[in-house]
Amino acid sequence: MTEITAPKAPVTSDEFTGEIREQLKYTQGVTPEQATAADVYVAAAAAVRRHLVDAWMKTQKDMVSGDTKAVGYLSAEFLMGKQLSNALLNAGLTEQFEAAVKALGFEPQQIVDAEYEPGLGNGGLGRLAACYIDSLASIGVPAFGYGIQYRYGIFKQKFDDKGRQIETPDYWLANEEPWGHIDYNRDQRVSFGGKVVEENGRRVWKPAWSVRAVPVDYMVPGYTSQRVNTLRLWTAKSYDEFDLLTFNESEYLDAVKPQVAAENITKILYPEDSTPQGKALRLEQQYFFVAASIHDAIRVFYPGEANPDLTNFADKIVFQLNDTHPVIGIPELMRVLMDEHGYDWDTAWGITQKTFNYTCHTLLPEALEVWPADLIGELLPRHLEIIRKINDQFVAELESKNVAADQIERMRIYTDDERPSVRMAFLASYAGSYVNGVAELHSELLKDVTLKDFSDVYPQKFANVTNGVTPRRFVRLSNPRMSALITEGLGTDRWISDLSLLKGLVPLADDAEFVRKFADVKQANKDAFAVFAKSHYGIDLDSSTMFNTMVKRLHEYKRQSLKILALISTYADIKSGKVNVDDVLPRTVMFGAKSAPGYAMAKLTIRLINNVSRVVNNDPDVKGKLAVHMLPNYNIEMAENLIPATDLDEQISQAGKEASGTGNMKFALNGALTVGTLDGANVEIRQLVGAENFFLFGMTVDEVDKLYAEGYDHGGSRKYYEADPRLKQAVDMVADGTFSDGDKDVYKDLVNDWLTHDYFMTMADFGAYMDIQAEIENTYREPAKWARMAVLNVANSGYFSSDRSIEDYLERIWHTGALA
Ligand code: NBX
Repeated sequence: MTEITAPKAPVTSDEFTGEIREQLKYTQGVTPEQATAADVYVAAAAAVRRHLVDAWMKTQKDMVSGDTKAVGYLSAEFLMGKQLSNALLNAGLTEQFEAAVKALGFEPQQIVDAEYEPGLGNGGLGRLAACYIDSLASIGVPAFGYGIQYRYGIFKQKFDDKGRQIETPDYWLANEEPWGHIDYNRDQRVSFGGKVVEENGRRVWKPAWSVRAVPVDYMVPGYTSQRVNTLRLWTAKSYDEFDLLTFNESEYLDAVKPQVAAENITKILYPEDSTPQGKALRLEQQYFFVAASIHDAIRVFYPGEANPDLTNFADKIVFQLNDTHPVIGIPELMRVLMDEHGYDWDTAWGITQKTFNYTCHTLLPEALEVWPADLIGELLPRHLEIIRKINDQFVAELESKNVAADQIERMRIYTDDERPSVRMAFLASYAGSYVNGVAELHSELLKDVTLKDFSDVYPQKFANVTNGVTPRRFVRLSNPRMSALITEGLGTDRWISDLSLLKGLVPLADDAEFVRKFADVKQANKDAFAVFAKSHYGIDLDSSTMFNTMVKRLHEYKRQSLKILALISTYADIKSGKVNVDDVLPRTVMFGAKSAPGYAMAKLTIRLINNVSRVVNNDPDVKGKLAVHMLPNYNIEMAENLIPATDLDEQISQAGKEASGTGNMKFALNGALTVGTLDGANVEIRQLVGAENFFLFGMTVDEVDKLYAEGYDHGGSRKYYEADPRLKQAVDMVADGTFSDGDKDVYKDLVNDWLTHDYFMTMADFGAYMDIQAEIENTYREPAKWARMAVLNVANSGYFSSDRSIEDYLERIWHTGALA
């Protein structure tokens, strides 16, 4: 007997059909006959929300009245993905929904497809935030996700006829959005600019302008927990609804200017994900959402109190800073405590230190935010004063600890040079209780390199929490076939909320029947993806070939160019007859990657991939052997469809550059094998699934460092090019115009970089990468062996549940737990 623990049906299918009909009639104003799929989607969303409201209210009440500390996850990005299926799953209404929409004459998929995917994040960092709030609710921890409701999410990616990336705006709110509840009555005033004056011996900020922050609340239902948390995304509105004076002078456009300016703050998500642009608007966004959130937390936890005793604030809520984007919240809490509530500096500092913790998501020094002090001073003059005072206190503290002068100089939060600036990662590291990295290797490197000075002085602050992904969305919902097989194999579906139970599949890896069923599931997923690809991208995929995937943001350090050079080399070998066509393992290689719009090298790489795809796919000599596709607009929906259909996943970043990766976890959990370097969470994946079930290649962090020390990035790469004829041929083909209709100029910046600089050592790792690919092909030719390895990947990847990550945060950093 299979034990099913999924939420019990709150209503029958007939009842749920009735509820949807009612929504259609009273909210949409259409008859069931008139209703389109979009109408039914909105009605179903409204109906499922009603089933969550009681648990939502109870969770809020228990959170405020109970003595369990809440978690405030402060993040500039929440990359949520579509909501309907997830809400239905967690409300226990999936079957009723399917019956109901069929009764209304639709297929469930049509209704799910009617939802527009919100893209309020760039990539891993934003998706991690979404996984974490899912896990917090599922474990039953009272929590708020606090962020921004951008009006334009991450751009939609298209390609022009030359294969170049074209960005188009993502106006995701063009149609009715049934999940967010805008709450005008719980708004907050957020002010900017002006000056600080001395009044009765106190520093008083006289801001120049204010914006109205209005919360839009999204329910975050837990899976089987009976808890529903809140994702509160702030939207900016103007207070100056209309400037009558200007209007009377018949300058209508001038009259609405302040309104437009205010609303600009939350208009757009910045699409840069590694080289932050020091733009004033971005700082405005950051301050806007953290200031509103901090005031909101005080309002929530001290309801109706005019003079709350905030000395116990850190017992009510702990704020997790998702990277440096919300770090301006540190001086803001200081300001609120001192200037608005009258606490002295030391008391305010004590509270602030206990309240904040900081998660770092990078190792690239250029990705750590540094703000020009004059910009902060202009927008937030009082905060700059506070930051400078924090810096003075910090420097004094370091001196009292006898830290060497040059080390103190390196550690300054406020740099005292000709263009003073504020280092947000340093501010967070000093002011918060804990600093954590996102995978074991990353946390070690933070301590040894990126934040070494801080870890030397404050070793007790440093912690690791390895990232995780939610098994609800990325296994149960995205891979229903495999989920059913797992439930059958384990005899229970409890794995959905306790992913460590996947371990129980280990013995089944030696059960030929189970392994065969597992392989069948993979094949069915591949067939399904071929249908998806046809309808979404208009391409024909051969699902009898190996599906080899590389999906992630486009970055030099992630090394999409290593993959594309290897492909070119294989292509050349087939063309030249160096390898026998019959010996080539048929493969379909799929890339998905957005580039930051201003990142020239990344954009050129996209162009190259598209053109390799064009040339290879149109060459009859390799037909049936090699196909390459650059799928446009990689997003959550594509991930949910493509990951379960993948045989081989590429995680080939240069060792020491990818903080963790979370795609790698999703692939392993869906029975793809990984080809990867010893980087980020790959290290832990390989440890857990077993070295024999992971295709490792490439240099280690130490080897990379050694090569740098030998001057690799100043001409060292050419040696590899000269020494390896396969590499030479591949690079030469890019250079000689094979993929640009003979135009040798198109890719010259790429080629030039490879041969003279190659900072991420694509050339140096090429040989090892080609060798491992040969081994991969041999393994793939033994389907039973491959499938067994895939089963063992799934069975041993339960650790990568975001539920486990959240348990680690609770224990190591937040020191709190679930509501009773
Ligand atoms: O965060 C990513 C890392 O690169 C991954 O290794 C890691 O797995 C993931 C979650 O911890 N970082 C990331 O996605 N950063 C951004 O998206 C980003 C966005 C805006 C920005 C800087 C970085 N200004």
